[in-house]
Formats: sequence, structure tokens, C-alpha cells
Amino acid sequence: MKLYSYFRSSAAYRVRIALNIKGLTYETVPVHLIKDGGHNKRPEYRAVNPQMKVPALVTPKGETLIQSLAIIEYLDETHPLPPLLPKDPVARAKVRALAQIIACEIHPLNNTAPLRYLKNQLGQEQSAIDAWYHHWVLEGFEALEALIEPRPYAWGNDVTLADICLVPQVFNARRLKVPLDKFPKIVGVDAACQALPAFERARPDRQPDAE
Ligand SMILES: N[C@@H](CCC(=O)N[C@@H](CS)C(=O)NCC(=O)O)C(=O)O
Repeated sequence: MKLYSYFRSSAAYRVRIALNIKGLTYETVPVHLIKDGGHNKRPEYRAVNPQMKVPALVTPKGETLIQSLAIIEYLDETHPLPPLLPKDPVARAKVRALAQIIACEIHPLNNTAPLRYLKNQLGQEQSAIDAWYHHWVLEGFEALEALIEPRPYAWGNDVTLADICLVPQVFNARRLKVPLDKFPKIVGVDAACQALPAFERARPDRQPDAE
């Protein structure tokens, strides 16, 4: 398989973790999101993903998949062990809810594209952009902190989709200096996951395009 990725992209980071958990080997195709206005905007990459975002995964049969959650569910369906969602339908819905608080609520507001828009189109100062970033992470993390019960992972003693989304978001929060002292459960889940090789190998600084 081929993964179009950028070392700092948290959406690509999620997919890297899932690939590692499933024990799948893949080739990384780096797409630089910053250089020259973003290599993701080049026609060659637009041909891969018309949305011009990473990640994109090319399957062994040559299908190109986009959107990290869709890719991860594809990996889970084609390689069921170890499962990334619990069996019980209520538990599945709860794990998906944790994942979606991150992937559908926090991340879209704090992604490179909206931050760039705040700066370039709306002329906001860096301090206002940082405040925006912190606000949405803190709001989302407050909900997550109330919802998770580390045992030691976000949903019990098996790693799930919730952990796969949480760890990259915590990485970003630390990079952007969001204070995490109010979130001991989140910090605990992150530490438990970081101890696993699948998470460790997916870290941004372990990627071939790391800077
Ligand atoms: N919802 C998408 C988000 C993908 C996304 O926004 N990727 C970012 C990096 S984390 C990106 O490629 N941004 C480049 C841009 O928008 O110019 C997913 O989960 O895959």
C-alpha cells in the first residue's frame, strides 16, 4: 500500500497508527503541505485526491481512499484483527463519538487551511490565531476528559479508534503549547498509547519526511 502523508499531519498520523496496529507495511509518499504554497495543491496531487489534503491511501488493488476515518474503517474491515472498534453496538457508538469529537469538531477548526485563512484572508494576528487554536482544543478536551475512563486506553483495555484520534491531537496540542494540566485522563491515555510500538513508529519525528 502507498500512503500519501505529511509528517506533521494529524490525519495522516491516525492512519499511520492504524496501519501499524494492523501490522501492515506501506510505502510513504511525502506531500509537503507548506513548501511552495503546499505541494498538495499541485496538479499531480490533485489527480490523486481532488480535495488536495492528506492522507490518501492506495490499496493493493490500486483504489485510492481519502479521509482518515474512512481509511481506518476500511483497514479494520479488510484486516479485522486486532479490532479497532468494540463489538457491542452501544460501545461502538461511544468510541466513534470520542473519535468524532476530535476528527469532526476539534481538528477541522485547527487545521492548516482554516488557520491560513484566518491569517491571510481575514488578516488576524498570530496571537488571535493562537487563541482560536487553544479555544477549540480546550473545549473539545473538556468533553473528552469527562467522557473517557482510562483503563488504560480511552475505551477500556484495548486500543480503539478513539486512541488513534486522541494521540495525534495531543501531539498537536503540545506543539502549539495548549496547557494540558486540566486533562489528567487524556494525558494518561496518551502515555499508555505512546508506550506501544505501533504508536511510537507513527510519530511525526519517526517519519521519512520529518524535519
Ligand atoms: N477530515 C480529513 C482531514 C484531512 C486534512 O485536513 N488534512 C490536512 C493535514 S492534517 C491537509 O492536508 N491540509 C492541507 C490543506 O488543507 O492545504 C481527514 O480526516 O482525512
